[in-house]
Amino acid sequence: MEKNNLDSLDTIFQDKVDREIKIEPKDYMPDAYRKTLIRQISQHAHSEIVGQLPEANWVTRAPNLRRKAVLLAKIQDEAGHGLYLYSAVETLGADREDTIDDLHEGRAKYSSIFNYPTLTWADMGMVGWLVDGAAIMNQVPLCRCSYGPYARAMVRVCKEESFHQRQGFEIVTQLAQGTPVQKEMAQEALNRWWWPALMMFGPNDADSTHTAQSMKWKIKRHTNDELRQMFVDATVPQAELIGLKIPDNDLKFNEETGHYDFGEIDWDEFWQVVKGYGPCNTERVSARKKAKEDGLWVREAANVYAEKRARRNKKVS
Ligand code: FAQ
Repeated sequence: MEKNNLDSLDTIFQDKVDREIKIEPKDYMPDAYRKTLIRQISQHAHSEIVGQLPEANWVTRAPNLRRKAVLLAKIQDEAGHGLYLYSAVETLGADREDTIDDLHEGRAKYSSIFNYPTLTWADMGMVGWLVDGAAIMNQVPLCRCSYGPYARAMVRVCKEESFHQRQGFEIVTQLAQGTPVQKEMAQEALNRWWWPALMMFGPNDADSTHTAQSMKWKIKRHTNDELRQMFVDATVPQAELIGLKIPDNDLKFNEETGHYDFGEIDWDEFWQVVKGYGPCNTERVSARKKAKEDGLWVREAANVYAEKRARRNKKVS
């Protein structure tokens, strides 16, 4: 396409975005916008799918039937979120299998948080309270993302994530109000999960490659640091309410700003985990590769059956 035509299409596109008109799959969009969405949405999908693994570790060890049923339902919800998101990626012309290969070959990222182990039952509480809590903080604004299919998928995802957050907070509250050993278990889990939860929001704004452009395109509605601050402000009073201590000696309410000041994140740890050297990176990717290999016969059988049905239907008509 000629450059002048492209420039005017880009202007019309940005004008639509500025006027809060959703961009739909068949609408014109700049290549870089499409690429950014494919990157973010596929990585988001991978996070939902890989994110099932740390909780799956506790399904057979949940302390009672109710907890087990709730945990199973939550993990199934995460699978559903992954599937909506892979479908949203397909509306952009990407091939779902290619994006999954990117994950398995280490070309695509997924949230750093899922590379930490879940060592005790209290970790199930922390995943719900903190990890789903952080996910909601990030995803509620994505319901207003400029790309229609992503925004619509997020509405349902957020409803389910808020149930997840509450079930996690319920687990943590019960432990915190239980025996001294249970309270200690909750505190120890909070000590391990707090900082990785803050890392979920991504690098500081000054080091974020994509934020400025994604804000202009209204894919992102808040910067990484804004969302992180909102999460800290919302979560600290919850910890106080149940008598747990956030493991940050620099944490202090700032009367002037009306927000909590907090300590420096260990960015070396963050980048190590993102680059594949976290405690569970190898285990997580191996589990996903194995699942794909184990499911091959099901996919083959389903394809053969679909072909057989199509042939039969053709004969009948
Ligand atoms: N981990 O320039 P930015 C969930 C990468 S869902 C790993 O700031 P951007 C549900 C980033 O990709 C959780 N990598 O990037 C659940 C980029 O590298 P690239 C997932 C990270 O995209 C709960 C580079 O660093 N949620 O938890 C991380 O503007 C419980 C520079 O970063 C979403 O994916 C990280 N934490 O902002 C499931 C939400 N942070 O791609 C089971 C949608 C940054 O150029 C159990 N995504 N990087 O190679 C987003 O909102 C954004 O993509 C951000 C990053 C905010 C994650």
